[in-house]
Amino acid sequence: MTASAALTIPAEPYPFVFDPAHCALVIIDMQRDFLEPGGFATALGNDVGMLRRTIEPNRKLLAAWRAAGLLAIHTREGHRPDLADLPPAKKVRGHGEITIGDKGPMGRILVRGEPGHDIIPELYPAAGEPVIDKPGKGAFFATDLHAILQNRGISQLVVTGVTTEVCVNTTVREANDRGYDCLVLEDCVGSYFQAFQDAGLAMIRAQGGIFGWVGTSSDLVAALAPLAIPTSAPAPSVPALKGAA
Ligand code: TIU
Repeated sequence: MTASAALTIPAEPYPFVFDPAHCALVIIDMQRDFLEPGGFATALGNDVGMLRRTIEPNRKLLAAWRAAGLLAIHTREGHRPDLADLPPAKKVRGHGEITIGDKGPMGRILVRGEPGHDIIPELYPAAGEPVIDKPGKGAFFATDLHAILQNRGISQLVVTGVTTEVCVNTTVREANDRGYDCLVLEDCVGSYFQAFQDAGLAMIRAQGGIFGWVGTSSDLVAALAPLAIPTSAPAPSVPALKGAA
């Protein structure tokens, strides 16, 4: 099978058909600030444990996606160290004791270059994979994501990451309005609230897939298996040369 053959993945509200050569995996905000204690999530009063179930399925999916030679893109929510791009309304929202830009256990919260802002080690970007630093919830707002996707001829997205109802939903809605098909993988997206996880996915697939499709990573990983590029070619069998030293 070549990378240009269409694949069909079971999904709701109906199967997702995509051409891997024109499809990118977009992993949203799998950052330490959202998935490890002491970051932005904790400052907002959330239990990071709710999100950690997404790490292993994302890791397996990313490995299969890379093995197939397809485009993976990572996003990070965060702000300039001088906070010049941080809207005052976002800074004070929630009335937390520590807010964006303040010092926490993993460095300044949601500030670019700080340990907590970076992507968790399990899903760390590989060389050559674009990383989109975004100041907002949506990955298209004030970023070059759309240009990168257009330049690569991408028209369909597989979207994973956190959180389902905030940055994943916002990104899927932005993508939908820009003409992209989005498949969201329910085991690879997470919320601090089960009700928002359920509602966030329901809103995507409702009304005939008003914003996109919802599927599971195991179906996608299985469909990608035939595309895997062998990492080392089998050693050619060279007949022994008579008289060679
Ligand atoms: N990445 C993302 O979803 N940012 C958030 O602030 N999410 C919350 O659920 N708070």
